[in-house]
Amino acid sequence: MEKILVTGATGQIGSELTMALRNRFGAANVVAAGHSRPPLSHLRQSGPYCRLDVRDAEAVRQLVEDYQIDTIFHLASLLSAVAEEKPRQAWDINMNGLLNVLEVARVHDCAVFFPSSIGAFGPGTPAMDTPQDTIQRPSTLYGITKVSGELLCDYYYHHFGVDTRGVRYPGLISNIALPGGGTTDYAVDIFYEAVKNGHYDCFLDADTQLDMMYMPDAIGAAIQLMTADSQKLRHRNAFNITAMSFTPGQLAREIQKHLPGFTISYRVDPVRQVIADSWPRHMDDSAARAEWGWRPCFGLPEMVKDMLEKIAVKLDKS
Ligand code: AKB
Repeated sequence: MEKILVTGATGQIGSELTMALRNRFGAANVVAAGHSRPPLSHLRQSGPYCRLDVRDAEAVRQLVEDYQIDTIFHLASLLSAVAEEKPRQAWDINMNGLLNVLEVARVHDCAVFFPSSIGAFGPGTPAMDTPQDTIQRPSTLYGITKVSGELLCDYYYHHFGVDTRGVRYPGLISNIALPGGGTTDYAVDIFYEAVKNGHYDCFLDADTQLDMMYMPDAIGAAIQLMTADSQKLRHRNAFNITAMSFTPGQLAREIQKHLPGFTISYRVDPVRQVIADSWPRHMDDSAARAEWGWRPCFGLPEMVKDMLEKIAVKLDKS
């Protein structure tokens, strides 16, 4: 990994992954490419930044050639709830964007990281201890693009030798960039509302249990997988990984340990509730642990403490 391109660099994962990669591999060696959101100032100022629509194959090719890229972290994608609202656009961005990246990787011999998701599973998948290899029949357009993406990455690996690797991320929680249009976004919104107003009106019901992860672990996983010994990877696209599993009710109780006056109410959004109900409650991530040493650092109590401290500083409420 010497010259790196991050697509979707202005998004929830990309904003932090780009900075972590710049710290580790040198700022000039990590090109951030974003499309719809304006980049955070530190992202634009700390290294190369380009505007890129991943649906434009020629633009992707040009960027890879101009910067002599050898590794692509392809994060550009629409999330689950917004993909249900705009299914054709989601297909176009999530699938044609990935195909453009894989094609340029094939021609220019780049390694590719592709983030799949718990969304790649569906109502027929075992919800508890969801196995690494199991039924994948998602009921969302987002999930369909994630399963198809996993298969396409496998295809490029087996047929063209492209070094594709990926993880199935659970809901991601971060205090830097906000998520946009996901089903698990409540687990980020709740912290801002708790610190600002002491109350949160949750769009999933109190008992909806989902896998989750704090962003430092998500970033660590992407880098660790891409630097892992290729010979040891049996699954590649894509590894189940998780760090904690909780319901909105449990998260609220953990927040109340720090902010005793915090209250939560529930106004369920039927679209996002149906999506959440079709996803695993807790994935088995033993393949990732065995094949490349995956271990999360943050559980629920550590994540909540850190989020509340960071959001309080961000909102100037400390
Ligand atoms: C979403 O909610 O769409 C994402 C995901 C779990 O992939 N956070």
